[in-house]
Amino acid sequence: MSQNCLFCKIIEGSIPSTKVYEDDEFLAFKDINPVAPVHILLIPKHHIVSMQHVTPDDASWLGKMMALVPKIAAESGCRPGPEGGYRLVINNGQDGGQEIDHLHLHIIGGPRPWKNTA
Ligand code: DGP
Repeated sequence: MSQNCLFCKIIEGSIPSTKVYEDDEFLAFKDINPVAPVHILLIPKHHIVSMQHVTPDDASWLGKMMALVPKIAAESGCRPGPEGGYRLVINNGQDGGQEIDHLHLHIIGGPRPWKNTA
């Protein structure tokens, strides 16, 4: 838990969110400003700022997080098959357009048209 981190407050429940998945290590919730019909944020529950802070020691939980994506995407309304699918985006640092300093994976999908932003 990082004191001034918005996503840590969402994890602890002091800021509300619409949760779509939760386990001991990860939380997924709806983005407050969706850019597509499906826009989910998947985050680790421990505070880590961005991919810039990841080391080889993080491979295990990071792999687990990525492996949750298909289930969360499907259950959130991303369509299966080649005509369906979704985008995965991780913004890192100011040059990467990151606004919230707690590593998060955007899962963006649903029927187009929608713009490739996030
Ligand atoms: P990024 O630019 O990659 O740091 O994306 C941050 C995302 O977080 C952005 O798409 C909007 C979302 N967001 C910001 N504040 C809140 C909030 O209070 N609740 C939720 N659910 N999402 C938020």
